[in-house]
Amino acid sequence: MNNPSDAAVRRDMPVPSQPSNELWASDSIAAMIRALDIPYVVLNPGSSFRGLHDSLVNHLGNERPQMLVVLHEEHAVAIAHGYAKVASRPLAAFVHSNVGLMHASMAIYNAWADRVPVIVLGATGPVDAAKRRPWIDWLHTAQDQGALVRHFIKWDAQPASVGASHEALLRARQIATTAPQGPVYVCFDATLQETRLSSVPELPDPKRYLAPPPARPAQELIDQAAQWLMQAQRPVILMGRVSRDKEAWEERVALAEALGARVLTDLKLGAAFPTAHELHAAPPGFFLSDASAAVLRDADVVLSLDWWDLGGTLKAAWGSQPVQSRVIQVSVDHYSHNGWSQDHQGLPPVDLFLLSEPEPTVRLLNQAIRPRSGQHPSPSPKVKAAAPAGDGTISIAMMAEALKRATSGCQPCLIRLPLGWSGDMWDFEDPLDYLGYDGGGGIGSGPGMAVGAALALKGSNRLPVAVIGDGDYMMGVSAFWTAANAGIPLLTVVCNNRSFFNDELHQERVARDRNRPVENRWIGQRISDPEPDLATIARGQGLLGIGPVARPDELDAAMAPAVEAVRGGACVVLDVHVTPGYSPSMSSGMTRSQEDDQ
Ligand SMILES: Cc1ncc(C[n+]2csc(CCOP(=O)(O)OP(=O)(O)O)c2C)c(N)n1
Ligand SMILES: [Mg+2]
Repeated sequence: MNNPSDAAVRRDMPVPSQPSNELWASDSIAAMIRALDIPYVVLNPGSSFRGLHDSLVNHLGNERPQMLVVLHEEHAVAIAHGYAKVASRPLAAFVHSNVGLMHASMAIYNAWADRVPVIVLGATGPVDAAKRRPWIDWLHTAQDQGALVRHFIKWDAQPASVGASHEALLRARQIATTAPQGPVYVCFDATLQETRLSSVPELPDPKRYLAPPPARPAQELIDQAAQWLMQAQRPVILMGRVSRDKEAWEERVALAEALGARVLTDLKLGAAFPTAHELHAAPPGFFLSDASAAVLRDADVVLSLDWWDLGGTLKAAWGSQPVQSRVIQVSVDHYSHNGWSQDHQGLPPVDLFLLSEPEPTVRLLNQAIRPRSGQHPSPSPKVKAAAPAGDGTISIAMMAEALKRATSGCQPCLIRLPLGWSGDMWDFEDPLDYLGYDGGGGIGSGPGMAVGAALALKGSNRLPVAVIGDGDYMMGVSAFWTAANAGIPLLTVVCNNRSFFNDELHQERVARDRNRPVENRWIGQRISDPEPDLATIARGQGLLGIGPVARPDELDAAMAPAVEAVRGGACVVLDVHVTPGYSPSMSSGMTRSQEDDQ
């Protein structure tokens, strides 16, 4: 498919400005954004940052950074989020004062909960009230705009001078990219942006303001962990939030093999371990399956590599009993916990806490551990073939099989999978085989994050593929226009069950508990009557739209040209009508707690 020279996306070319000695504060702020080496600024325009907008276009020539226009601020942040999940570096998302930031807020929460760096830039109407235009500048000014999102960002600032703006941008990048990573927000006063400068301020050297290298735990803690793991009879490694780095992937495999440890992974997170490896103990899910819980209950030592919700996972395995295994936690995540959002999850019991990201600890453990020759656990079940549906409809498993056939040899990167997916449908063999979910469970994020990830994959040897629900598609659909506009290849397969189906299951659950008619579960849930024509909506935005495909025998014929078009550089939406139904592992997500059931 593409070669690296195809990595650039289409750029709107400004006519050159007349040479001039005039310089504006926003020119110098834009120059600092360029110095941070941020390749794209994803934006929806607004008068609050018209000064900076002008500087990006006319002072910097819409190059390094290049603007990407979005139709909704939520997409600006979601695109930056998806990009960072692949490229491990932040983009800037520029959002208008008050209202733009309000639109962006769910996507900021998603990036926060996913621990992904995004530099959100914003603006305020003139802080000096005497300079405000009547009406709109007052509406679009807030006393403390960062307060809107402060509970789910790492840091924010509203600098009052050019020098302070430079510093704020440097600090924003440094904080966003320090683990646990996350979004930050910098708000520029409209008056400051539009101030004429009498001299050119010197830019600080950005290399002196980088994030620190990852912290390493003390050697005695590594030695202790190594000793427990080597002595363990049935160690289990929970592979959680880890990097997309291939070397780190291989080091995790080496660690598991040296220990003969069983491994569990999670569909909420990007691929962390080869799922077909004999040590991978049970297919991953969005919730802990019974098979995974049984593996965990059997462990005498659990090594959590920044596992998401270690407390809840241990509880799911052990119920109300105390956790019997020794627990080693490797994480810096609690630095993010502020109590507003409960995204910190349950408090896990921990016997040895290594304050570190997984990567340095895995490397040190590999150095400290002598490989043991013990019995290896029995091989884990391999990927299952799709069960024939028999009723003439397409199951998600059948769709997955057809997608596999169509993309064999193209190295697909599964950017996103829908909640109805089951971990046994697809094996992951590389960190870029799957990118995980959206962090905050905010539906509508799928399209934007898919476009952002595809942007980062452009020019690589990877075929970007997002599999999303029809509800997610409809909520976020205008994000795809940016892919068409910028020329970003992407295949989106919509698992279209014509419903917000996840919530039908919740209504069924409640109806059963209350002895009420389950037949009514669909009311208030279905996306039908009229049924949106998803392919037509895609075509209406300049994409290639294919479908709906409703019969199993039509699948291969629809998939092949879709994949071919993406390989040729197109952004394609393939609408597949799937049978409403979820994998069994999702059923644990429907239950609140055992107490609840009583
Ligand atoms: C912004 C937002 N609104 C509502 C929800 C509640 N919710 C969770 S899953 C879901 C259904 C999503 O529908 P779809 O993408 O079609 O997936 P399906 O469940 O049908 O497979 C909804 C509405 C949410 N998580 N986020
Ligand atoms: Mg649906």
